[in-house]
Parts: sequence; structure tokens; C-alpha cells
Amino acid sequence: MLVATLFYRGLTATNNFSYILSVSYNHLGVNIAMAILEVLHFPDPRLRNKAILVEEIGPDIKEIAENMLVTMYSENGIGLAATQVNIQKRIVVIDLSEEKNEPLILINPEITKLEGSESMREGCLSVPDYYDIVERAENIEYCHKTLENKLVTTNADGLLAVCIQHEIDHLDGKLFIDYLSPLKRQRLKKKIDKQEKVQQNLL
Ligand code: K1U
Ligand code: ZN
Repeated sequence: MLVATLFYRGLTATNNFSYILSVSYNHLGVNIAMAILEVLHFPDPRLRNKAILVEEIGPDIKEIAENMLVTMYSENGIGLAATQVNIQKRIVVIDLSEEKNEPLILINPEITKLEGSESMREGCLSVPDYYDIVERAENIEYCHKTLENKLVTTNADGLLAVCIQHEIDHLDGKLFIDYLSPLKRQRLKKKIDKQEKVQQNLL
């Protein structure tokens, strides 16, 4: 496995993967690996990077999106932003379906209208084992490019609207815990510092 990992590291668009899932060949005879990527955890400073617009939707972007989907499913998430896997490109994947077979891939997503407000309990793959209530817009209009380079404008409400706002925040270097009160953030920081100390003692 290590040999395969080192071999494919130079060939894939996403080189920060943890596991190779499958290997195939494209029409040029080049190896393409589907990979589970490493998800960054708070307080990793790379989560504060601001992602940049995707200029051209080529095979590299398709490979990133595919790897992000595989990573999101393997982590039991309903969304994932490229920033969370240390890729500074404006790419988001979401799947709210029960069967995990209705993936949404949003390239350069942007919110164009915000309406109303609702409070919902949120989690984050970058802040494991912590959930809290966040107030966000209830209805949104948003636009994005598809992998086929089509510009789409659409509306969302409920969990989808919350998830899109959460993921676009990631692309701008923002985390849901930034919305919490200073006291709650302080408690969370203490909890994480304690977990880090325990882990360091275990190493
Ligand atoms: O961006 C992420 O970290 C993914 C995050 C998305 C999200 C969840 C809930 C509200 C807003 C955004 C997750 O998927 S965390 C996992 C989780 O909380 C969850 C998983 C399955 C169903 C519902 C929530
Ligand atoms: Zn998150």
C-alpha cells in the first residue's frame, strides 16, 4: 500500500489522501486513483484559508470533486468544502439523501439572496464530536457552476440552505463555531486542548 501511495502521490490532483480506494485508467492510459482525503481538524490554521475561484473545469477538478465525495461519504457527512481537505479551490459537495446517491457538486457557489432566519443544530467534520445551534438565513437563492460548466441559479430552504451556508463559510475560512458566544468557544477550546494533551501522552 505504501508503494502505491508514493507512486500515485505525483499523479493525482489531490495529493493529501489517506487511502487509495480504486485505480483505473483514463483514455490517455494515465492512472486515476479514487482517494479518501485527510480532513483537517480545528484549530488547524489551514481551515482559515480563503479558497480561490475555479477558472477552468477540467479533469483535475472532476477528480477533486470525486475524491471529496468519497471522503464525505466515508466520514458520514452531509457536506464537505475543499478547504477542509486543504484544497484552496471553491468546490463544495453535498448529499442529503438517505441512500447517499444524490450528490450535489457546486463549483464556485455563491449566495445571491438571503431571507428569514432559523436556528438549527450543526455539526462539522472539522470539529468532531461537537454540535451546537446556529442561526442562519432560512431561504436562500444561490448560483454555482456544474462539472459540465453550466451556470445554475436555484433556491434552497431547510437543511440544504443551512448546509450550503455552512460550506460556503468554509470556503471563506469561517467555521460554525465562530458564531458561538465567547464563553461557549472558550469551553470548546479547553475541551480540545485537553484532548490534544491526552493524545500527546498516548504517542
Ligand atoms: O462541512 C462539514 O463539516 C460537514 C457537515 C455539514 C453540516 C451538518 C449539519 C449542519 C450543517 C452542516 C456535516 O456533515 S457534520 C455531520 C453531521 O452533523 C450530520 C451528518 C448526517 C446528518 C446530519 C448531520
Ligand atoms: Zn463544517
